[in-house]
Amino acid sequence: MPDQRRIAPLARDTMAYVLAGGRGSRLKEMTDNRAKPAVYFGGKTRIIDFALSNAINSGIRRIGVATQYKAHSLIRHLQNGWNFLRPGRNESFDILPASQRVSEDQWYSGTADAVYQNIDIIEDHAPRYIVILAGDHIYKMDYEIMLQSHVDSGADVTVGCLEVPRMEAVGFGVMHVDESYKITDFVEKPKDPPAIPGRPDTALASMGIYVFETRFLMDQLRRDAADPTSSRDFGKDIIPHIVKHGSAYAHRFNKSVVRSAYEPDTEAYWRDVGTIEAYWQANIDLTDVVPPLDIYDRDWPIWTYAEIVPPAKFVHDEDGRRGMAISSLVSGDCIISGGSLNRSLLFTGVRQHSYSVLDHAVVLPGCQIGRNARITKAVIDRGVQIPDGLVIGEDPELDATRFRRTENGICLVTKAMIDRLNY
Ligand code: ADQ
Ligand code: ADP
Repeated sequence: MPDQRRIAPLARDTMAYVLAGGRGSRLKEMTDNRAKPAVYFGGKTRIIDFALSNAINSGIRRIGVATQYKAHSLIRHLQNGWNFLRPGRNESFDILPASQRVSEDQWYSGTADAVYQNIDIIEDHAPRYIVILAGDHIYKMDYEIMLQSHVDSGADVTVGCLEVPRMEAVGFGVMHVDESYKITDFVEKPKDPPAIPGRPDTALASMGIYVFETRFLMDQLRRDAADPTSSRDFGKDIIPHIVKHGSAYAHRFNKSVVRSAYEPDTEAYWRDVGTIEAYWQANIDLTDVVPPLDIYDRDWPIWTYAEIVPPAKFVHDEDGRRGMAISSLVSGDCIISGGSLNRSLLFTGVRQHSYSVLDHAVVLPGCQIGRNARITKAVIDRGVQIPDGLVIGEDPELDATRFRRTENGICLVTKAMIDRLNY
């Protein structure tokens, strides 16, 4: 008998369930008004577009997104850009805000609860497999390969994993595996992360993505919901329970990372961008001659919602100089009139005025950079109007009183901070 699985990709019988409710509090004021998955990244996209694009590019056509914290801008983005999946073609796209669907006094508590409360909707779609994703990581991954490894091993759950420096693993689920990659031990956010045997500086970390057979997951969620001691979280409760009482396998991200011919053949690219520094760095990395992440890869496009806007425009200043960009990304509807930028990334609709200079700056949509302003190593939040002559990134002490300045001297600048300057 022919193997059915080779005829229909597993992805077509799979629902991607994206957890997009977390605030991402380490991004500070960047997530005051939007959830982390809705934060802009890479010039045109938002963070959640990476997980959603991976799902679509892997062949998955049923998607649910659970939202909770400050979801307005996220939901607007999803409705504008991702609502193209059609029920009539056996596709679906569900936005699932926390809405007290199961009990009257409860929003989503942990991540498992954000799935449990929508069990009826998932069962209605009846996908054979479900892949649980986080909406807040930057990476390119083919989930079909992970699904295949889940089916091949016969595991109850397959957990995506990668190697991280041991001390960074304090923020992750950390596991031990045997030679067949069966998980023998799993601890969520250990204070002293266990190393990979023989490699004292490296730990095997969970990416927070899981493949289950839907029926099995539903049983686990019901069991967990009946346990009053559970915090209803995948990393804290569901995964450790299966490791102990069932069979959990790890899937190495390296096996299903999608690389373009331009990406250097180094370690697989996966970033949490959960802090201002990591966020700034990952955006600035895109200005490298050969960046570790290729966002121009036509074989693995990152989809998004974007308005149709006019092209970027460069105009020289009154002296006939400048109005130029070097090693930078400039999005549509930007006008660089007599300013210059180096190693910087401008999102859509930025206006940079005469004699201003940007260096290692990440400027979100709709900002205005005033005349003679100088900005070094900063993230400028959406719609900020930088006053004429303002200097950012040259005086650490002054910056620390005015902006959110990180240990390594990256400044985050928001509208409220500029208002407080009383320019
Ligand atoms: P964390 O990332 O710390 O660890 P968590 O804060 O629970 O886990 O967030 C996981 C995802 O769920 C995020 O995308 C977040 O936005 C979302 N989320 C959080 N609370 C939610 C809620 N109530 N409703 C909807 N969505 C919600 C997890 C695992 C670790 C693993 C890391 C990898 O627990 O084991 O190592 O992810 O980043
Ligand atoms: P400056 O950058 O010198 O402070 P402006 O903001 O007035 O001054 O912009 C200067 C130049 O930018 C204009 O002369 C024009 O070429 C271009 N520009 C500004 N707005 C637009 C627009 N809406 N359409 C096309 N070009 C524009």
